[in-house]
Amino acid sequence: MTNEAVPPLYVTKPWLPPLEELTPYFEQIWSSKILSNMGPLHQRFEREVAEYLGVKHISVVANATIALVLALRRFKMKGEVITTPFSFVATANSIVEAGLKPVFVDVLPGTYALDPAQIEANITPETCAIMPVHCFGYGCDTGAIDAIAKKHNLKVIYDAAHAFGIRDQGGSILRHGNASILSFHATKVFTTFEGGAIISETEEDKREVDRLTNFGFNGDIVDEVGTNAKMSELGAAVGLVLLKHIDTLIAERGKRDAIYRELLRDVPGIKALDWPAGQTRNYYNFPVLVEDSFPVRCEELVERMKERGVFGRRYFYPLLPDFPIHKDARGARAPLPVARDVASRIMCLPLHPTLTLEEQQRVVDSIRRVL
Ligand code: T4K
Repeated sequence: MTNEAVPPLYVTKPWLPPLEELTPYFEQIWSSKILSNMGPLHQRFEREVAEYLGVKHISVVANATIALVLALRRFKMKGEVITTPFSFVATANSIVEAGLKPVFVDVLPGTYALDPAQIEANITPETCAIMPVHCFGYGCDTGAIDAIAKKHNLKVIYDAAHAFGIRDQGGSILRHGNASILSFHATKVFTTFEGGAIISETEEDKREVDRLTNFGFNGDIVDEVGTNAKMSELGAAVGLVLLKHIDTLIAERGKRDAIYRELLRDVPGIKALDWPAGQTRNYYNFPVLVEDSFPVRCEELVERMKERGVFGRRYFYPLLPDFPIHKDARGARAPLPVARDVASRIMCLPLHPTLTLEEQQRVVDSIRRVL
């Protein structure tokens, strides 16, 4: 039962700018009457977000799920796409929606990202692409994955929904593979309410993605079935305003990440995930592992915390191959030991840029009382 006296603490809370910062954009929209169809704010947002991220060819779209589908469709592939079992359901759904078949292989301990050795061991003549996920913004082994793809002539579409702003030693993590996609959903580090983006490797790829986003129009002609995945001018306006705040928002998340690590130091059996070396962070989530030494299992801990109004989330449980829609995919019945283990132990604690110290203490106390 939830304690009604205390306000609930959800896994995230979007940060919104002062409304007056949006007013000039609203005035522009109200005066021009351009609401959509890749209007001036859409184009400006694409330029400014590309510059912020340090990428060349970006297409902003309605959400990350459609971004994944379009990134796959751009390459007109048939066959199987090797992907991770440990992700949000949009990853595997997008493969099916693009007319392809997901194949699940195991992940690496630590980053819980696709294991390059498992990818290579599962390539067959049917394989056309790889869809790795930078889960929680923890970067995949992009060097190894891109090399495997090159060797076997496969496309790589990175699901970078969680990886806004992450950089590795060579620049934006979004530059790897044939495309990367971002989510700008309400629950993400950077939001346009709903929204997403495709970062293409080449200008021609971006042109094709933009065409598919806009019904498939090639000038006045439609020679391929596209869809409508356009972002509205309102979404672009929110994005333009949020870009001015994003560095502060990430820094505020970072302070709260450090506080959690400190508060959890003497909580036995709860382990905060370490960040992979050589990458910047955006502090999208605060995932912790519930170890065997903790008195109860993850699912019970989540329920016990709810009694105190703390709504941590089991991202990601169940595994994708355990959803009825993906249970017959190749690899779905494989042991997948690392993915199964992490899915059974992991939960994300509430984290957002305005979470107070008292609220963080409440979260940790709700864990401690189970000890
Ligand atoms: N690839 C990956 C790896 C992904 O994780 C996702 C999405 C995608 C692709 C696809 O991205 P999009 O197509 O969505 O752009 C959420 C999000 O809906 C989803 O975007 C996200 N990943 C997934 C991990 O989480 P839920 O079911 O957890 O959301 P919900 O409604 O329970 O929200 C969580 C908490 O956030 C609420 O308890 C309260 C707070 N909240 C939420 C919303 C929507 C707010 O305060 N305001 C809000 O407007 O799915």
